[in-house]
Amino acid sequence: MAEVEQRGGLERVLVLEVARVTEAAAIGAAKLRGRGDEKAADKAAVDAMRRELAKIHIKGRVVIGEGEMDESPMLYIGEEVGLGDGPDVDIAVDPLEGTTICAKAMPNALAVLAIAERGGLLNAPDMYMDKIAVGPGYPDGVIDLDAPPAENLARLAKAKGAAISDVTACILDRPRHAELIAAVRNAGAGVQLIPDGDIAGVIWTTDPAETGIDVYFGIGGAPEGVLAAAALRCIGGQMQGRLHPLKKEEETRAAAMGITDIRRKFTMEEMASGDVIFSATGVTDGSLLDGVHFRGNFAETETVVMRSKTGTVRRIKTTFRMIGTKAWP
Ligand code: VTB
Repeated sequence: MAEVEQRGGLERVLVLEVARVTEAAAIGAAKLRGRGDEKAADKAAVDAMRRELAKIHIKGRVVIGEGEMDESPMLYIGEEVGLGDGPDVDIAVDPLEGTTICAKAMPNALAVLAIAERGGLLNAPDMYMDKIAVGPGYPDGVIDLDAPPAENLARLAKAKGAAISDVTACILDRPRHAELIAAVRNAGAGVQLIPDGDIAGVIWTTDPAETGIDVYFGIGGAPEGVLAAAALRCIGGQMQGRLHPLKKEEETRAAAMGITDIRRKFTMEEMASGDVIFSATGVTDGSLLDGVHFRGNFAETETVVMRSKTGTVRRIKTTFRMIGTKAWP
């Protein structure tokens, strides 16, 4: 820890290292695109991610992973990863964000990872989180999880210098969001519904001119919330999240992980603090990233990797040789 702080954050070389990790996970999952087998695709991503993490000079601890130790043999919460000879870091992984979309070969499946100085990532249990997010360039507090959608939209439109009818919200297409979707439409804004993949949904808010999305609303996975917050910390923007337990047992689990006030509203900085590196590689083609393209023995990937300390956002196109051989399983 002290070593990391002295150098003022994470070592920059880790940017490339984490990009390698999501590249490998994306290639693993991409081989199983469209097979209708979510578990197999997820496992391929997890295996590849773990294999690559094991090669990095870090003393890593998984804080957001594939589940509790008894639920998941790999990349479980608390698992130590890396060579063990580098800085103490916390890691959040979603080896295959959008298992269903990958299994159906639909757009926007990603392999995602964030790495932070020890203690920098909220240890969020695997349950729902209510989220709201906007991209950079708006005054602080322009959105608030506790305000009605119409109020958030009005404030956002004003800050954007536009009418509410020029604002589009991204929301997961779920029955639980029926009221929210109606409220957004009644306020005059548009809604882009997504089948899965709300990390991308949050990231889209950072470039409305390109994506057409200004704000993300709704209830999705808490682990995905922390990963999205890590991404926004790097690009800029505002986000808030609050756990949304469905059962008493989930509250107990949250408390055991250190979240004793279940009603607490977390800011982006409280979900991802200090120096953070975020990497995502496309699995299927999407509007954020191209998916993996196989050409003979070659595979091409596209990755976005960014770091909060510098705000640098890199897009990396990589060509891998000898895919499907011993050199590259
Ligand atoms: C979202 C989305 C994920 O889970 O968090 C969603 O980002 C929420 O859960 O890709 P429900 O599916 O239960 O609504 C995923 O869709 C992954 O399952």
